[in-house]
Amino acid sequence: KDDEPLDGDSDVAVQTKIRTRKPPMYKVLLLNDDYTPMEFVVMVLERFFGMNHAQAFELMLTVHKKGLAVVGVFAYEIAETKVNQVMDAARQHQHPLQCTMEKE
Ligand code: NFA
Repeated sequence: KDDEPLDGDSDVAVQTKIRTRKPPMYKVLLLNDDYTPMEFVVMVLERFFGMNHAQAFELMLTVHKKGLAVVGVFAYEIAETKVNQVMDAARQHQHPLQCTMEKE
């Protein structure tokens, strides 16, 4: 035992357990209005949320009937990008479509 310290402490580092946190997720919400054409909403859902036409049409109808719907849940920066893409497209076409995000 020539290498052991006299105090019996062998040099092994013991890491105190570190608690990590999952990043918060954000719901992206699409809001109904009376003026944005249904086809435009369907196009937005296809282009920016990777939905096929049937999925996009169904979700558009949900927003139309219920007033709003969650279109996806993403990490902060992804959600922010989606909201900006939708709002930019709506502005370019002068539609009042609103898209927002909120912490899950
Ligand atoms: N309510 C819109 C219309 O009747 C369609 C719409 C659906 C708008 C979903 C916004 C969101 N033209």
